[in-house]
Amino acid sequence: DAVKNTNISIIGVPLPYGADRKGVDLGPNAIRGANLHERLSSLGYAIEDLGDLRVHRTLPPPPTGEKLKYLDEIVRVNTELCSTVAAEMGKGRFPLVLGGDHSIAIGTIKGVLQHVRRLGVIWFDAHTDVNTDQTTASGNIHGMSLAAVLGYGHADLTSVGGADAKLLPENVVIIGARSIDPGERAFLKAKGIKVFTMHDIDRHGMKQVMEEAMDIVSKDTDGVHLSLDLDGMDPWDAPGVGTPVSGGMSYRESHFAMELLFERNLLVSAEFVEVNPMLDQHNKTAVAAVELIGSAFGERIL
Ligand code: B3U
Ligand code: MN
Ligand code: MN
Repeated sequence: DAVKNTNISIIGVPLPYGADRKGVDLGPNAIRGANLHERLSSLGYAIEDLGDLRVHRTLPPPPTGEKLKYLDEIVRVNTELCSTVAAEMGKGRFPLVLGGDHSIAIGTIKGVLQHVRRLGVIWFDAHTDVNTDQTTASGNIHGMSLAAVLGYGHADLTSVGGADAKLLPENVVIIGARSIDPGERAFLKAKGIKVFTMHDIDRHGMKQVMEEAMDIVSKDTDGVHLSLDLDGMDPWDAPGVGTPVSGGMSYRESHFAMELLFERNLLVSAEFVEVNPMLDQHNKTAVAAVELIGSAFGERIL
């Protein structure tokens, strides 16, 4: 009944280089294979699948100790993603981006920012992805994407889609965090970014956490982007991710969060990332992604 009059553009980004792990490039097709189109169509949405952005298949491995692994290809793909997202939003369509690793949030968010300058972001993740080349231990850019869209980190990353378009720290909330590096902890504190850790979800419940989170991201903004890393869920329910961390959001909590999001009708764009079918069990994680997408787009039990 309450189906929004939105046209959805699906954009696959088979980028594995930000995670430096084989298999996450297969994420977009695993999500499609879990009946994404059918799910959205049955909810009444008109969808168009733009297919996948082109990503180089073979790149020489970076030197050991490299702090920005595969920087050039990640910047190239994200720049293309940024234009694609901006173009779809320019047509009044809702970009639904399928990863790929979480470094693609740079291109997605920078593209959305071209249309929604005052943007709120809900970052659903076991991690906080606010490393920079100065603080990273892994050199993996998927751990730097939130910092980059806030304007921090290597200039090639922060300048995707124009360095002046950025997110304000007061318009971002992170939900589900349970693995935070020392440098990230300092960054989050210094910028005053609101993080709802697993401790907060245990203490207050998902309902209160989501209500507070949605109040924060909708205050003085004109739309909200959902950046959902499947490793935010518990590995029991989403085993097909590159860096699983125990003690995550349950199947029920994650669904409930998506249902609450739909009720508030805040989203202008969304991305679902880090699905790695090579590490998955029977496509469980891609199926979870599609089910979460269903709930975020209005699916109800009754
Ligand atoms: N914070 C660590 C680990 C990590 C971040 N994102 C994922 N893993 N998926 C890093 O490498 O920056
Ligand atoms: Mn992430
Ligand atoms: Mn993560």
